[in-house]
Amino acid sequence: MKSAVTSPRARTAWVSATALALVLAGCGSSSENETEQPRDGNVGVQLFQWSWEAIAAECEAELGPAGYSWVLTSPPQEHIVGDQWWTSYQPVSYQVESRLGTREQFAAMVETCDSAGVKIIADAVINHMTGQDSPGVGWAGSEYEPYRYPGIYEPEDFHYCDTPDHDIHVYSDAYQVQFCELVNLSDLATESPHVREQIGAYLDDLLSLGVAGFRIDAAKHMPAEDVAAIVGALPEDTVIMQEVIRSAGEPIQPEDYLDSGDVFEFTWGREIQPIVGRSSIRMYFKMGETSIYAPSEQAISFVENHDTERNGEAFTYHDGASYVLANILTLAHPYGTPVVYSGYAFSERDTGAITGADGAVVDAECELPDDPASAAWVDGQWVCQHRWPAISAMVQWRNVAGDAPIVHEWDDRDALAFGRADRAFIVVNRSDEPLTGSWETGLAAGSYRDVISGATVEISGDGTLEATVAGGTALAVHVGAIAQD
Ligand code: ARE
Ligand code: CA
Repeated sequence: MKSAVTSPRARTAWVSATALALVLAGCGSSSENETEQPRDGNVGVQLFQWSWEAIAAECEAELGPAGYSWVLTSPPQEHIVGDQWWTSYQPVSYQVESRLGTREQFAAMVETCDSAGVKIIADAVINHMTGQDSPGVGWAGSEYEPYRYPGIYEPEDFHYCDTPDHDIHVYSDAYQVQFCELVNLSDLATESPHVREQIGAYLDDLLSLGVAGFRIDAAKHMPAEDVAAIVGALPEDTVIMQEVIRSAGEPIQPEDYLDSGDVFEFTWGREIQPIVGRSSIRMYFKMGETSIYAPSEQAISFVENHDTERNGEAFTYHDGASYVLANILTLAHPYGTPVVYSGYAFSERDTGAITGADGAVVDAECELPDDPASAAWVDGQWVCQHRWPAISAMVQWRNVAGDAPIVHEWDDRDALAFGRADRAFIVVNRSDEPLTGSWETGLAAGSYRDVISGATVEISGDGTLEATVAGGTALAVHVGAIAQD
């Protein structure tokens, strides 16, 4: 196995210097060069339970132009039948047929998104099959029974661990975590050559449809060497993002998986919350540096995902200005490869997206209220966080900032500010009161657009910005949004 440092598989370094040069060169060619954004940043969006047709349309209409680089889809394989969203996480076969769309629609989505400059990362559920205790028929018509998936897996292809119900009971026991059943889900014997072959064939099939890579669901529940063997058989440039939830005191940690690729860093969402809230705001500048963070170049950073949106652990669309600030701060920080979450409104944890008469998920549509952060969302409505003006503006800000280091760090009790070399500058005000100040930015003099409020702000000859930032918001400027006079 190659080391994490030399393996391209282990990196998500998608920021292209050429792309950035193009933006910068765009300055001065028009009265305002906002349309000239880098085509190739590293920000992704998790379009939770979006259908393939809806994702394709979104890539063209919104994601490409807004500067998103990749989409994380929900699992594309055949699943059990049922209304809950989590039916997606109970595979019945590896046919690319689900209530999110057909194989043809999936292939068409990848092509459309690729043309829009947006890569597709598919959620790969490979640790287990269903958690069903009686026989059934999957979404695409495949018959199954407990521990038997005809033509794919037979009973000898599963683990039967030594807890009475075969379930995981304690996460402090590495054997249970990897060889017992996660919430009753039939646990594949991922050490077996046959199982590895079946999983490999499925992943190869998705690659043949053009995906750039995979989220490896429940990677923690497979021994690191099994994951390494499975992804090691894939082409070297396959992007791998592993779900290994970091929890203190557990024997299995994200670091064990870095040889196979990147990891979702759960520490990020946990630490961004108190920074927006009540703890010392200057801790922001230390984020990503302690031992409970995977190295930046192998970490996916996020405010929330579909699990933490439901378990009370993260800020969600219910949290208004704090939620927006958490997203702004995540996108502004150089750490990691950020993924914005975008889902639908719900009151019950299990409720799935709205389906039509045929049981398929109805295509998502974004109808954004004037102030999405304070809107009253109706259950089932698509929240479309990736389109919220402040979030989408910060995607462009990050793309322009690229890999430029933090400069001109400043903080006060409830506010902070910093630049990213001479490319971008931001002031964040978490208090309810407006903040008036003067900051050294490192930016060239000129009229810039505050991409959060839309107002024009001036940076003087010595690079100073004097401004008032409203309570609970931010002021953000970058060299891709210069008003020429
Ligand atoms: C559903 C029902 C269950 C039922 C099962 C089988 O809820 O009651 O037994 O079906 O019929 C999702 C849903 C589950 C759902 C499952 C299958 O969340 O509710 O079960 O799909 O349909 C752990 C894992 C981590 C996992 C989280 C949820 O380590 O991998 O639990 N996350 C992924 C996905 C989930 C998905 C699955 C895995 C399964 O993102 O959406 O489940 O494919 C500590 C530990 C963590 C642990 C966490 C919660 O923090 O450190 O490792 O996460 O506790 O237990
Ligand atoms: Ca397992």
